[in-house]
Amino acid sequence: MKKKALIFGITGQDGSYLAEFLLKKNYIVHGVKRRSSTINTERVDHIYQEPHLKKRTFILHYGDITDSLSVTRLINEIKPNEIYNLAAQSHVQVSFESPEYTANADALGALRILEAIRFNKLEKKTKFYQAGTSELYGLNEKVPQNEKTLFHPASPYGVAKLYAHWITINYREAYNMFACNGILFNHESPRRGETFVTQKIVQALCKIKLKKQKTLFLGNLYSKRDWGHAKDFVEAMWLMLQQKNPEDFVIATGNQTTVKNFINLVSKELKLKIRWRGKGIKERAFDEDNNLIVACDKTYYRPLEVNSLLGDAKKARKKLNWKPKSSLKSLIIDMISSEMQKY
Ligand code: NAP
Ligand code: G4F
Repeated sequence: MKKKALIFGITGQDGSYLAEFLLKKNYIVHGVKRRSSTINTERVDHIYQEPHLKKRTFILHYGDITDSLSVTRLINEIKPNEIYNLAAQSHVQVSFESPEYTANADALGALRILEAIRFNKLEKKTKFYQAGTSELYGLNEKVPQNEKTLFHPASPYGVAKLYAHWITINYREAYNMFACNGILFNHESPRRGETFVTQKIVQALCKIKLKKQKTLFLGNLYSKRDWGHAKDFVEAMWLMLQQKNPEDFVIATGNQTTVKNFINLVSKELKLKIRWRGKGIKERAFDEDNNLIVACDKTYYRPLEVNSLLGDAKKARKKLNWKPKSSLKSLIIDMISSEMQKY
């Protein structure tokens, strides 16, 4: 019998890669999408095609992580072997502007799924993956960060994810459920949302190269992130649910780069020669003809910044036999070539 997986957040970056990965592993994949005024299944449309439809191996359902009834009903109807909770308001800066919604979706969303598993008496059958985040470390800049590093979230998003992290552990300990947290560091891809910094940089610099845009406006250029490829990271989610015992794992590349250096690396790949001048909010980059290419705009600064994230994924390497396949350079090349294909 084929295994059944249920993915909340199927229309997102990770949901789409995870669906592809699980279909290759011969799973029947059910995905939950929200109703929207325009079609938002762009990332999975290529999967949702004839062969899968005929064999009913990829099935989309309407639902919402803030709606207990839809969550409980879907879990009851599908009775999945594995549930991946990737659904979230996932933008840190937006969480400062919509903190209550972020808490409802990102914190209580996890609780709704866990409770629905229990309510439907599926504790013994259904394994649960919670999409945790390196944002949990927040202001704790002691690097590298691992499973034992103290959490100090620095945004409504981080605080909501902290609740989700602990409620997952609580249900594991209280009800003996197979429930795991992945503490994933930043991961990107050509499918990354346009308002996250890597995609924003790649898209803008490609357009600047093609003379379709003049200037890229950004916030803090000096925060450091540990950026990996989403394709590699979804494999780790699956691996966590294939272990004998449920545990939490840090997933990261172990390399750290500043936003500014990411811009330099993308410029280099695009053969865009840029020079930096000025300091602080006045720091800017110009091209050879002295055109302004990058400038800072205070709109993109956050009320509180997470300055330094660098993951130590030794536990995952040892117990899951997981390590990233992509380098930062190959990630950048993948993102640029996918962007350039649009033109
Ligand atoms: P993403 O591209 O923003 O995708 C988020 C998904 O959640 C989308 O499918 C979105 O649907 C869905 N969603 C949002 N609110 C929902 C709701 N109320 N009900 C049902 N679905 C809802 O995020 P991602 O990069 O794939 O990340 C996946 C998960 O991992 C998220 O939980 C994120 O917080 C977490 N995470 C991401 C990273 C990273 O670097 N990418 C690192 C650590 C943790 P719509 O398409 O309708 O908006
Ligand atoms: O790309 P970002 O928005 O990602 P951030 O805040 O690190 O969050 C992402 O990774 C988390 C894992 O650590 C996930 F949990 C979360 O869901 C999300 O996927 O920003 C990265 C850095 C920040 O320091 C930000 O201040 O880039 C800085 N930045 C500078 N200018 C900018 C901009 N970020 C964005 N989004 N837009 C800018 O213009």
